[in-house]
Amino acid sequence: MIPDRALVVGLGATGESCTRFLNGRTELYVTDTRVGLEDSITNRFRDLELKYVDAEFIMPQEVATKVDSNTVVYASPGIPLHDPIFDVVRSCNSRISCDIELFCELVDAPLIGVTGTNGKTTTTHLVANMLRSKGYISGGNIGKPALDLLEESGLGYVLELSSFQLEKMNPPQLNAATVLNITEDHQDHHRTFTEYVAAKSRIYERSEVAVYNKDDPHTKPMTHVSSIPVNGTEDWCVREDEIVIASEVVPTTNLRLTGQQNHLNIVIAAALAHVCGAEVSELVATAMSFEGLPHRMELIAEIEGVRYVNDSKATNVAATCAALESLSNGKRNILLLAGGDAKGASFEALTDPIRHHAKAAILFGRDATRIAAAIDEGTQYVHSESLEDAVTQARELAKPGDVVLLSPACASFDMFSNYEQRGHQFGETVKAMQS
Ligand code: UMA
Repeated sequence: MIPDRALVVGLGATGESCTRFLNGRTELYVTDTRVGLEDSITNRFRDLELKYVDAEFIMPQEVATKVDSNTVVYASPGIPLHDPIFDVVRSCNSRISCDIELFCELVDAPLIGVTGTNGKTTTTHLVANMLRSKGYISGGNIGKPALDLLEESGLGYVLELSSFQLEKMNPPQLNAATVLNITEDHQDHHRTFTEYVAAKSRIYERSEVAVYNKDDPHTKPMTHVSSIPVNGTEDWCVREDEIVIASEVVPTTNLRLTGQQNHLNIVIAAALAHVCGAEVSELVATAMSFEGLPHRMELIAEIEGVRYVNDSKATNVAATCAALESLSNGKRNILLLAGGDAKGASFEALTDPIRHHAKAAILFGRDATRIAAAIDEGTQYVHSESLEDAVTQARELAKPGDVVLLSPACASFDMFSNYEQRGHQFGETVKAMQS
C-alpha cells in the first residue's frame, strides 16, 4: 500500500510512472544516481521537477538526510542492487521495493507473470490476446510501466517481469507464472548466474500455478506449487510437426510463428491463459493467428531471392543461436550480422551454430573482435564500421536462397539508443536497396 514517505530512484519510464502515481499521495522524494554527471539526466531532472510540483527532487548525496525506516524506496529496474545508493538507503533502514510490487498490492484482479531470458514479450502478448475477451491487458517490462495500467482498469493483467524487477520486490502473489528459459545474460547487472536464476525464480514463490519447461531444469519451480510441466504431459507439449494445447493437436504448418522456441512459447502461453479461464478454442485461434512482433525474427523483404530478417531483439547469445537454428536450411545459408555490447557474456556457445549454419559473419560494434575470436577457421568473417555497411557487405556475399540475418547477440547501447532503433535502421537500409 502507499507508504507515508517514498523515494523514487531513476528518472526513466519507471521512475516517471512512480512519480506521477505517488505525486500528491505521499511525502515524495525523487533522485537519480546520474544527475549532475550526465547532461541528459540533469535536464530531465529539471523538467520533471517542474512537472511534479508536490515531489521534492533531491541530489543523490542528499538521500541519507531524507529517508528513514518509514520510507519505501521505489528503485528503477536498471539500477543494480549493489549500487552504492542502496547501501545508503539500507543504512537508513528504508525498504527497497519497485513499481511492480506496489501495483500488485493495489489491484484486486487476477495476475499472470511471465519471465525468462528470451521470448518474454512474445509470450506476454500471446497470453493477453488469448484472454482479451475476458478483459485482460498487459504491461510491465514489456514497455508500459505497471502503475500506468491502473488508468485502464483491466479485469486481469499479464505482467512481463524482468529479473531486474523481481530482485527488488517481495515475491508477487500471482494466479499463474512462468520462467520460459534461463541462459546467460545481464552479467553486468547480476554478479553471478546463480544470482540471476534466483531473481527469476522468485516469480513462482507465491504463485498458485507454475507453468514450466520440463526439458529445462532452470525453469522448474523450487517451491512446492501446483504446476503444468510443458513437454512433461501429453496434453501440453511441442512435437516435431505439431503442438498440443489442452489435448488439441495443432500442426505447426498452421502456425505463423516459426522455430522450436516460439512453439514452446505458444504452448506455455496457452497453459497460463487456460489456468485463468480462456476457452480452448480461443487458445487455438490465437496460436494460429499470432504473427509475431517487430524486431523478433521479422521478415523485412526478399530481394533477388535473399530474405532479410530483423532479429534486433536478440541481445544475448542464446537468442542468436535460436535464430540461426530456426532459419537454417542445413546448407550454411545465413549471413549473420552481429555485434554490440556483450554485457560481459562469453560467445563460446556461438561457435557451433555459426559453423553449422552461417556462410559468413559481418561483425560490428564494441565486442566485434570478441565474437571473431569465437568463430573457427572454416567460417569467413569481416568487420564493419556501421550497420549500413554491414548490410551492404552481406548483400555482396549473399546468393539466392540465403538469409541476411541481423541477430546481434549483444545489447545495442554502444551504437544505438536501443534495439528498436538498431532494428529500424536495418529495416530502412534494406528497404532502400529495394527501390
Ligand atoms: N539510472 C540510475 N543509475 C543507474 C542506472 C540507471 O540512476 O545505475 C537511472 C538513469 O539515469 C535513468 C533511469 O535510471 O534516469 C533509467 O531507468 P531504467 O534503466 O530502469 O529504465 P526505465 O526507463 O525505467 O525502463 C525500465 C526497463 N529497463 C530496464 O530494465 C533496463 C524497461 O525494460 C521497461 O520496459 C520499463 O522499465 C517499464 O517497466 C527494457 C529492458 O531492456 C525494455 N529490459 C531488460 C530486458 O528486457 O532484457 C531487463
